[in-house]
Amino acid sequence: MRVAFFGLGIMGHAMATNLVKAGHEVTVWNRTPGKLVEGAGVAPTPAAAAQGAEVVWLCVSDTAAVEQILFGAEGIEQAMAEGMIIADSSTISPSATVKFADRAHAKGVGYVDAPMTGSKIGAANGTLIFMVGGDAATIERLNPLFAAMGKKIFRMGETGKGQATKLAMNLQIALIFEGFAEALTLATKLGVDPKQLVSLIEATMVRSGVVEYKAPFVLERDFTPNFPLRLMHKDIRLTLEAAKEARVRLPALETVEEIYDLATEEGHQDLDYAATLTLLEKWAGVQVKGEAA
Ligand code: NA7
Repeated sequence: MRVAFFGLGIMGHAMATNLVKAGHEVTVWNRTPGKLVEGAGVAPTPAAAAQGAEVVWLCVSDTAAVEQILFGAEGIEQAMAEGMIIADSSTISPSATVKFADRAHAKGVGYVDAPMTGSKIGAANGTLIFMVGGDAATIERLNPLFAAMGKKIFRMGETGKGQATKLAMNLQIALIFEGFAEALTLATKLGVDPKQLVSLIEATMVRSGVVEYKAPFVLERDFTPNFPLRLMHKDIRLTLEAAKEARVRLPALETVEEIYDLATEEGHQDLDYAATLTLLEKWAGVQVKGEAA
């Protein structure tokens, strides 16, 4: 398929690379010039990249970035043509997604929100899991592209429901990790070996995919970003906004947001979100370490 891909960050670069590998004709655009994908063409503006594309796929930071690329100066809107499909893998506001989709539909363009999970490794291996919102027939047309980048897709409902699901998923990741980080901090302060604690967690019902994935990095004190803290912080804010719109209270997430605010004030925004642990450590006056760290 002829695909225009927007956003060559940690996730987008790997996703566009997998589209090329699967034989699709890909043109890329990135805000900061110079990021390239081997085997893909590169365009100077979003409109130029989208010209003649069957599908345009976005994977950028936030709601404002998606709006800018779609509807800003030299945006995709100028190249929208009947039958084109927009797929958005960025994590953004569900209500803004519905508005963007309405504007696209008015031009005969399909719109699918397709945020994903699987982190940097899943993007590189083509094993992402997509949670998708949109019309079933439109989603079906995207199947060859989903297959190139991921291992499974879940259709969660109409447009916007993919984003709503993603927020509900990341809410859990943020809270599960916070629970793990608080447990490690307390146990360490009370004299328990954190490596032993992790072994116990893995042998009991307390285990979780989040802990399984993060524990080795934490025990090695490797906070290089798989999922940058600034993006989890953004997702927490999006989740609290969506909750406010829907008149839902999320007291635990509100508390965790404060930890992300403080971690950002400390300058940790470009580290992995696991670096929120370092605040708990500072307050407790301990450092969580595996033997190797
Ligand atoms: P990264 O690695 O931070 O990459 C973000 C990308 O978004 C990168 O290509 C940025 O371009 C681009 N970006 C950011 N702001 C803008 C604006 N205003 N206009 C155009 N492009 C922009 O994020 P990930 O790849 O880890 O994640 C991407 C999304 O998936 C995000 O929503 C996550 O929550 C899930 P740059 O190179 O900085 O010019």
